[in-house]
Parts: sequence; C-alpha cells; structure tokens
Amino acid sequence: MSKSALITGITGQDGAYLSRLLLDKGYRVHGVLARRSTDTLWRLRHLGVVDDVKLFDGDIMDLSSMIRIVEQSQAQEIYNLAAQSFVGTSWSQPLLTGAVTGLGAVNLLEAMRIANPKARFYQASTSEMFGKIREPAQSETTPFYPRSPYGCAKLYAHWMTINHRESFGLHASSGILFNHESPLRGIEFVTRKVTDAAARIKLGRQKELRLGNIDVKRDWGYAGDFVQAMWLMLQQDQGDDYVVATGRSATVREMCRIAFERLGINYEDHVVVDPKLLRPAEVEALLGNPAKARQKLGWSATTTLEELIAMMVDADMRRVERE
Ligand code: NAP
Ligand code: G4F
Repeated sequence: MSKSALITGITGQDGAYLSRLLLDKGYRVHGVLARRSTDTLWRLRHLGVVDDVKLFDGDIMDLSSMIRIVEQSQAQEIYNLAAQSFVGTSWSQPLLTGAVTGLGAVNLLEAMRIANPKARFYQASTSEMFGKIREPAQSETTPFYPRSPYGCAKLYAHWMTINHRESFGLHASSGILFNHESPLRGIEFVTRKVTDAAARIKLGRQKELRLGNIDVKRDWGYAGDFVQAMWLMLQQDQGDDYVVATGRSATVREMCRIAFERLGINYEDHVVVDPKLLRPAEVEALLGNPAKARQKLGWSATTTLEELIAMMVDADMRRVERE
C-alpha cells in the first residue's frame, strides 16, 4: 500500500512543488482546497499534478473541516503549508493573519490529535521569526524577535507545534525555512516582482520598477530544493526543528542586478525607490546556518541565487512574450 500525505496550502508555491515530489515518490496526495471566487489551481496545473491529487473542500480556520479531512484522508504525513504568507499584508490584516497563520496551525494539530494521532506533522515555520536578528547567522538556537504580525503569528504556531510534540508525544516537526522562490512564486514577493518587471522592461511593456528598501538582505533558495527538506524531516524517527537555508545572503539590490543583467539591462536605469513601499518595521538581514539540516537530514541547497534568478527571469520572459 502506498503512503499517503495531506497538504494544506496545496495551491501555493510550496504546495505545488511538494505535491510533485510526493507523487514522484509514489504517495497518494490529498490537499485542502479553500473556496475562492477565482482559479487557484494554476500552479498544480503548471506542474502537471492537478489530476493526480485528491482535493477536499475546507479552510484552516474551520476546525470541523480540518477534523473531517484528517479523518477521511487518514494520511500518514500531514504538511501544514496554509498561511496568509505575505508579510506586507499582515500589517493591514493582523487579525486574519493571526487566525490563519497562527490559530490555523493549532486547528490542524488538534484535528490530528483527535482524528489521527499517529500521523507525522510538518509545520511551515519561517526565518521571519528571527526578525531583528540576535546573531549574525541564525540557527535553531538563535533567540526569536519577530518584526511583523505575520512573524508573531508564525512564532505562536511554531511553539504550539513544539508544545504538541512535548505534551502529547506527537511526531511534529517545524521547518524554519528561509526565503525560497521559483517561477511559481506569487507576484507580490520581491523576487517575482523584480523578474516579472525585468521581462516587461526588456520587452518594452514597462519603464520603471518601484521598490521599497533595496538594502535589506535575504538568504534566498529554490523552492524545489526546500520541499525535499520538509519531506526528509518527516522520515526521521523523532520530530524536531530544523533551519533550512542556503547559507548565503544577498541584498535586494544585488538580486535586481542579477535579474536585469540576465537580460542585458542595467537595473539602475529602471529601479526607483518609493518610500510608500517601505514597511512599518523591517527585517534588515537574514542569513541561515543550515548545519543541522546538513548533518541530520543530509540536506543542502543545490541551486545558486544566480541559477534561481535566471530560471525565474527566463520563465517570466516566456510568459510576458505570450501575453
Ligand atoms: P503561498 O504561495 O502564499 O501559499 C499559501 C497557501 O495557503 C495557498 O495554498 C493558500 O490558498 C493557502 N491558504 C491561505 N489561507 C488559507 C485558509 N484560510 N485555509 C486554507 N488554506 C489557506 O505560500 P508558500 O510560499 O507556498 O509558503 C508555504 C508556507 O511556508 C506558508 O505557510 C508560508 O508562510 C511558509 N513559508 C514560506 C517561505 C517562502 O519563502 N516561500 C519561507 C518560510 C515559510 P489559496 O491559493 O486559496 O490562497
Ligand atoms: O519578498 P518579500 O515580500 O519576502 P519576506 O518579507 O522576506 O517574506 C517571505 O519570506 C519569509 C521567510 O523569511 C516567509 F516566511 C514569508 O511567508 C515570505 O515568503 O520581501 C523581501 C524583502 C523585504 O525586506 C521587503 O521589505 O524585500 C523587501 N522589499 C523591497 N521592496 C520588497 C519590495 N518586498 C516586496 N514584496 N515588494 C517590494 O516592492
């Protein structure tokens, strides 16, 4: 009998890549589909998996739907990827972010405790929890200092995952993932905003690109690499917490240079810093120390920032040309 998995947030960037990975490993993949008035299946379609996953109608904020789905799917592995995941929006919708990103995780943990306590649980934690960083390179032992309602909500979910592991003996793991991107990244995140704009500027459809703080640093990796770390965590004998990162950090400015150079353009001729796009509080610099993931999971990032940005720019060029 093949293994089965349940993914919340299956229609997001990571949900699509994780579905592809698990299907390739022979899993039966179930997903939670939150009702929307627009099509949210495009990423699953893009990776050719939409007809191979079984989708259940539900919402992470609705405990009864979570219990029903956990019971019906009887998945051995449950991946909680659902979130209001855009940091910027978390200031304008702090309560919704708390309900989805924070309490939502606890709904799923409780559903699993009630309906399928032998399953293994993955929580999508984030480097955003480190916020105002306390150490130059952040590891599993670095103290947290979240700087956004999103970071605060994720920190609550992170500690509740640990708490359920310690209180009830659940196999629950938390992946503290640093930024990871791909051609399937939402257009509101800075890498996709930049690669999409670079393609439009190259093709004469746009003249300038307005950005916020371009001196911030992020540790950017490829989503296709990072979902493998999620899976590896659930193959361990015990639940645990792991930092997943590349170990290299770059500024938004440098990322812009790489993207525009790919198309033979100078980013300085087009990028405009717009004070309206600055955040109320900023996470200035993130750099992950993935030593534990390397040692215990045998995982390391294989895609460089240059390769990642080239992949995204090329995909956006093809897409904009088709439009
Ligand atoms: P994403 O593309 O924004 O996907 C978020 C997913 O959550 C979507 O499938 C969305 O469904 C779903 N969702 C939102 N509200 C929901 C609700 N009320 N009930 C059920 N599902 C809901 O995010 P991602 O980049 O794939 O990231 C996956 C997870 O990892 C998120 O939890 C994110 O916070 C976390 N994370 C991401 C990164 C990163 O750099 N990508 C780093 C660290 C942690 P719709 O499609 O219907 O909106
Ligand atoms: O791409 P971003 O919006 O990602 P951010 O805020 O780092 O959050 C992402 O990574 C987290 C992991 O650390 C995840 F947990 C979270 O769910 C999400 O996936 O912004 C990156 C940086 C920020 O410092 C932002 O202020 O880029 C800066 N930035 C500058 N101009 C901009 C812009 N960000 C966006 N989105 N748009 C701009 O115009």
